[in-house]
Amino acid sequence: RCHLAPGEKLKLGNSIDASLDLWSRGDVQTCTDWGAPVIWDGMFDPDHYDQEHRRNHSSVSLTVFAVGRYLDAYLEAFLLSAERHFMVALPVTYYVFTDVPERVPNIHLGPGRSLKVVRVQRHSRWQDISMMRMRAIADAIESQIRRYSRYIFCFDVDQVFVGRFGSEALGDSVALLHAYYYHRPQSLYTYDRNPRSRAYMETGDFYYHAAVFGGSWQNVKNMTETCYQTIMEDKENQVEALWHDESHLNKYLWLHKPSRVLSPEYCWSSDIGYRGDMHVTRLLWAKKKYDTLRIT
Ligand code: 2GW
Ligand code: MN
Repeated sequence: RCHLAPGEKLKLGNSIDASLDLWSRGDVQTCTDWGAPVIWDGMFDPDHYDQEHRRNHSSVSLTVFAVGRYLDAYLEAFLLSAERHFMVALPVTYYVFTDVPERVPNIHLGPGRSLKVVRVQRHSRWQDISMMRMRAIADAIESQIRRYSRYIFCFDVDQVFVGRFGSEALGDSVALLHAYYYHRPQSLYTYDRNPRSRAYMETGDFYYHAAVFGGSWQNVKNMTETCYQTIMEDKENQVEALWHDESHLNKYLWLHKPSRVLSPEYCWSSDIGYRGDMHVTRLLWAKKKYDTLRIT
């Protein structure tokens, strides 16, 4: 276990982090058993992080899927808010994956920021739309992203940035604590419990949310390729994990520990009431429009 007094500094090996300070907080877990920081507001100096990443020429790609009706429902608000809050100090390339490229809104982008559209096919089952993101991300990393960006973040589209989501979130392999489970006992985590699925797990570290994950392009390529493989093995065995790609991602992250963990500030739900440990929100779940969007 990682025991730190409030205000004590976390020690990190990674070259960029070694020159940056992260201070522990007294009211939340700021470090995992394996020594990865858990990033909460108040632990870091945002400007210092941005300067150090600029000095290192860090660049970031963001992937987001907007297939079918999700494009009109969510994409514009997602992108406009990302322009205001996502990695504002660094070069960013958005990769929008869609089956309707002509409907991608024309957003005015800031300097150093660009957007590429990748055409994907539309799977008829929504579970497949969600799961097949893994394959499409891995392919895009291999064919394009690896040449332009050191880091990648992969997002659900049904969310909006409302505060800084900055370079403090960058790391070799980055996972997000699910807002509903971070304070709950492990017995309530919704891991896949079917031994016939490759996503099956009895115990784990945390319950991670698949709405946000990232890391170096090398690690995200391995993460998405491995999840795609285990998803396809399940298909051959005619099983589907409880929470689809999220179950497979949780299994992967149990076997390959993330080097950096994001607090639920980085993907919060307004349906959760007041919580004293949440000093800021950075990304919010958009309202679900199940009635109109999930008719299949
Ligand atoms: C998804 C569900 C039902 C009907 C449509 C879709 C759908 C999803 C779609 O029509 N078009 C589309 O582009 N998507 C993409 O898949 C979009 O980027 C969306 O954010 C993502 C995941 O679907 P979502 O956001 O409706 O699912 P959540 O918020 O319940 O997501 C969690 O669980 C999923 C697996 O069931 C994923 O792991 C996701 O990453 C989790 O946040
Ligand atoms: Mn979502």
